[in-house]
Amino acid sequence: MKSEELNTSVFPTWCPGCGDYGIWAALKKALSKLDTPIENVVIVYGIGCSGNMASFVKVYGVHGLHGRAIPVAEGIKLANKKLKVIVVGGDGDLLGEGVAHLVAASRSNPDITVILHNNQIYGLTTGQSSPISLKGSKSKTYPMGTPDEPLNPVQLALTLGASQVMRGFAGDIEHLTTLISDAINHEGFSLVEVLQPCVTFNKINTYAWFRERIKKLEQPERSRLEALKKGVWTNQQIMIGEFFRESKPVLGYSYGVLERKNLLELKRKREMNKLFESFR
Ligand SMILES: Cc1ncc(C[n+]2csc(CCOP(=O)(O)OP(=O)(O)O)c2C)c(N)n1
Ligand code: SF4
Repeated sequence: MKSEELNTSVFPTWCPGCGDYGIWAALKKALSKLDTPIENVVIVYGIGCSGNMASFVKVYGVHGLHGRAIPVAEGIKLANKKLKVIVVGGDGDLLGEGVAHLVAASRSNPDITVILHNNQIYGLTTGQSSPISLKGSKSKTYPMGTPDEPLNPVQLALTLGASQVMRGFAGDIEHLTTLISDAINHEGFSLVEVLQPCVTFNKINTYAWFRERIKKLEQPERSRLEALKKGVWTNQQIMIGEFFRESKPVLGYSYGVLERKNLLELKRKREMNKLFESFR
């Protein structure tokens, strides 16, 4: 399938030059290369400009609540294991309101892929600091400068045991396509943080700013500790690529749910009326 066939009749409303276009293109290219039939792909979207992608990709989609895309995706995967399940969310969504779910998923290894659009700002609500905004950067919420240390999603996921951790750049579609398709094919939890300029509200972390600092990893590191060291942001260097990958038990398989059958196929054995009676 050609990636253009994944377009809908709605053309994106993102600002011209927004990094979301690059991620959209890379995701469609990755999907078009999949061995899995496209009707077996479900994308769960968060809120924000990134979440608006729900209208622009012709696969099954769920537009979730703020921060709640990951548990919805996990539920879909547990109910029907033949589906490839992907989450698309912003840094505000996945690291603010939704951070507990990112933490839990990194630890429990559901077989889903999370694509985290990192523009270091709340785009759709016009430029408030996100948990990942650089310390000292000025925003509508912090006109005197953001006081908090920024979260680093790659390091967070690595520390918590995530089985595959990657970082890409919206300005390098070819490289990002490879990362996303590897992540979708990985059995277990994959985090793909994508450096995504917000050309309208983030005047610091621009394409040029990233291009001056980005360096590519040749290959994944052998140990989490080495990967953690590579994941750090310095003012001189930000590494992109696959930081770490390991094979480990997947959520659902470890307690036999996915091994037996799809939950969808399991017959309802419970008598609901009896259950309700027991609470009377
Ligand atoms: C419970 C709740 N609180 C607040 C909002 C308002 N809201 C809509 S978009 C958004 C910020 C999104 O920022 P981010 O996730 O970084 O995505 P971006 O727009 O930058 O892609 C917020 C707070 C909401 N939709 N739901
Ligand atoms: S506000 Fe920022 S993130 Fe949203 S569409 Fe415009 S450039 Fe993209």
